[in-house]
Amino acid sequence: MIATWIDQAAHVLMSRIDTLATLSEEPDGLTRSAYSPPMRHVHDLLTAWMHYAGMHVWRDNVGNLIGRYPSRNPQARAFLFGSHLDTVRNAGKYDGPLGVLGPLLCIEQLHHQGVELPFHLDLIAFIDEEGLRFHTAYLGSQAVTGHFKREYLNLVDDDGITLAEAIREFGGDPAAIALDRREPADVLGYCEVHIEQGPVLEAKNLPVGVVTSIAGQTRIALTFGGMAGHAGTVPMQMRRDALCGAAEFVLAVEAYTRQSPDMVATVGKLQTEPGVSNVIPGSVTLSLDVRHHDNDQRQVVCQLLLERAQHICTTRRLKLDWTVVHQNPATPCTLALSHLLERAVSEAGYRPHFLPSGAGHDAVAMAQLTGIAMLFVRCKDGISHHPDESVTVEDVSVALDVVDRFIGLLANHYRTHE
Ligand code: HGY
Ligand code: MN
Ligand code: MN
Repeated sequence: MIATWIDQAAHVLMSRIDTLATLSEEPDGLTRSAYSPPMRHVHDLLTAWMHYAGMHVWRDNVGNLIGRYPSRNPQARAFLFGSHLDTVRNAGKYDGPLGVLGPLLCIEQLHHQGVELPFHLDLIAFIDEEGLRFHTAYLGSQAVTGHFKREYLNLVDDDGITLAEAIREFGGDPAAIALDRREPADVLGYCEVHIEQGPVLEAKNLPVGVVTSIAGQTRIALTFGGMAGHAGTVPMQMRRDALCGAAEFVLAVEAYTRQSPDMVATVGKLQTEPGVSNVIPGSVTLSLDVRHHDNDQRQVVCQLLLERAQHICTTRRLKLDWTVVHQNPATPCTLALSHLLERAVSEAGYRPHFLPSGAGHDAVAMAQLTGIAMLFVRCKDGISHHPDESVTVEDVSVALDVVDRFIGLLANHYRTHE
């Protein structure tokens, strides 16, 4: 039986998500990259909502917005909730914000009831998870874990702006990002609430599920280099057409991946130069994203695809550039925290269901700092990274109920054990 505040909070959450979805770089859809003007607007709104929930609010040097519901004990350690506020291009509105606004509404309720916790409850709204602008992943969460590499600061966006410039322009300090790092000893754990982005919970007729592990991921940037030339004069057998090589590679990716059960691989971006109808393509840059729950299998497929790309280049007299831009191993969730989530789901009156995540999450980066758990919320038709992404207010109510119970279980645990 869901308490009345939860139903109200679920409606508030849906309306706040609708509001955030209007804050976009593009008029006809939701696109909000890190450090963009709409991101600044989102931070202003979230700051006000965090203050209303009794939180202390600050922005760290990389640009994450952090709210703390403080324990009375200043020496207490912190339990962290979080997710991201950046989106892919033409995104759905729940991927990310659900995991920020959900815990926030639970904290608001704790505040209004005057509940004191034996730990600080920190909510981190990560600045960049999708990597839309700088073509990487987890920039915000890597700063928190101390794994942000200084060389990231030289990454450039499509307008030639470096990450360092973007951070500075947003009010951050690229030289001080090392200070964003949390000490493992100060942190009790991390929990992320997220839309499932797949069809499993819907098929099982369940509103929420507990994540077991997150698939490993490799992102590669490749360039096929050929020779641009006149579309009307260069005979076919004399051409070094980079796009024909890239096309052969894209179909090879599909064929190799289909032979490996549970492997997924995607070429999502393809840029042809000079990109003119009467010029033979001189170079093509493309993105490759390969994922699997088994690290060895993922690495074997990446190696096979590299060899295939090299072979294509040899036969077509092209040059290959192959750069791994991001790589993370499959990440298991922490048993103790997942069991607390399982208990919270049961106590909320639902059958706990465990499922893996094919999508990546900030939890992957956070696992380098502390134990992680994830709660998935049912997704309509499994559609995500698409404007049709949808969750119901009823399922959001269940998720809030589970998070509220989870915080209660954690608090009881630390009251009794510390
Ligand atoms: O790409 C991913 O899996 C995530 O949505 N960032
Ligand atoms: Mn996400
Ligand atoms: Mn996403």
